[in-house]
Amino acid sequence: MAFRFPNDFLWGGATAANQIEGSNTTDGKGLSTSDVQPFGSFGELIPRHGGDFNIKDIAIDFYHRYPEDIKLMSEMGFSCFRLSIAWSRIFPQGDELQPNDAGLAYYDKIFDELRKYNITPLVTLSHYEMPLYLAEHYQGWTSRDVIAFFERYARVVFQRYGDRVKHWLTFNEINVTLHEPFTGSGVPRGSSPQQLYQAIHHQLVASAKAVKACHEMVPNAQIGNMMLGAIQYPLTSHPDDVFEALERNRDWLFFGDVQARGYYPSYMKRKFRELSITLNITEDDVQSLKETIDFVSFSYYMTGCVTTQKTNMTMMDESMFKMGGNPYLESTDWGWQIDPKGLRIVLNELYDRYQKPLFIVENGLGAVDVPNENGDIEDNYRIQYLNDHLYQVGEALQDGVEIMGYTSWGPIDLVSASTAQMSKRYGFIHVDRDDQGNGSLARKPKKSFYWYKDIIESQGEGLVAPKQ
Ligand code: BGP
Repeated sequence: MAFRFPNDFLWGGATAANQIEGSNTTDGKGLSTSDVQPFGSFGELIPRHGGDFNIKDIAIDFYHRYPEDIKLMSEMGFSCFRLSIAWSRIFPQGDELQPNDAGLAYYDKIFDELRKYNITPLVTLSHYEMPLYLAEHYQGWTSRDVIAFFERYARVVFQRYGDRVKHWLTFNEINVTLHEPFTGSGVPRGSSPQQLYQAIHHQLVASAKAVKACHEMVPNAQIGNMMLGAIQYPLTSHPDDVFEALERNRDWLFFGDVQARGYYPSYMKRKFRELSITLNITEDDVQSLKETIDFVSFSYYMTGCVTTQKTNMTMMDESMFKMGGNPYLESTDWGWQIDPKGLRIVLNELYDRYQKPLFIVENGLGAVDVPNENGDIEDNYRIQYLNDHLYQVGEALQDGVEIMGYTSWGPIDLVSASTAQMSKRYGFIHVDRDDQGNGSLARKPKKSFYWYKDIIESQGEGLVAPKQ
């Protein structure tokens, strides 16, 4: 039976500054942690030398081409566009007292353009990057000083854009700090669990301080967190597997628990004891954490399995998390297990846990697109993937879950975060650029462009039940 999504449901796509903008030293921008990772967030860190090739230096040149891109999004019927502000455009080093005017002026243009088309911006304050200077001189979030720098940055952007931006997110996939500490958090790789959790604590306090600042400065705005929602299933019904899955899921839910409830969950006491972690938590931190988010947002790409049994469980993607393979699921070309029903499970779990509105701010299929003889991209696989996931969003809405919106990842082809490839494409819009940087950067709609347009127009009624 066809189901109509609520009228105020926000439909759109999601991006990150360092994966689309390019121009990473233009108009006074400072280098960010992303700029020294030419091979992606799981690759080597390489200091910048003049002349070195880095695909992100131009990325898809959104810095200059945003009018065309936003127009195309509007043609698809987007009511929402998720983007991030590059912190190092606003504070090139991160610890300055005054912001960089040229950086501020750039995002004015973007938000004005979005307003022209009535597209609601959903803005991430820090998406997998921070000013490189903070990583080099403060070891990123390892330092408590960074809390104040981030709060200053957040206040500056709330003040400047609060009239046009009413939907905010603090840190992208904050739980990934546990697995890749440098990219988003500037924390040295190889840091001990003690150092990692202290840095995470600083980030959680900074997130809460940004929430408070947003509530004070932009009273009619809503601000959420953002987690990588990768749920883990027990591979067998052995109670040890069931408990193992519960614990692995707590690894990421911990972040939401603090951000949505305002205090550390009791299960962390044992974990910290077992890992010999003693956190430095001040009274001011405890008070700050009490300012909780308005909604919970997450990305959703895959699920995994865990087991304590001696089985032949295959591992699916070593680079992301140590996630176990699920014999019932197929994987993408990059080994990410495709699990549409898992999205309905995550939505229900998160809503039961937090009783706050949810926002799916990333989901999509990274695939190699090969044009047909007419040069068109008939990406039926992408349509299938998105249909099946969105269908489960519709099911979750009918389950009673409150969902604010859905922004698919990379509505326009962009640079992959984990591998820095252009060839891992997510877009409804093709961008003519390859992994070596060849190509005209021309934009062209794919078949999925017209499909998504129809789905948005029909408020989800055009979605079809996935084949069993
Ligand atoms: C998420 C990140 C994004 C994004 C996406 C897809 O983890 O928030 O920045 O890139 O994953 O991952 P990838 O680009 O590695 O395919």
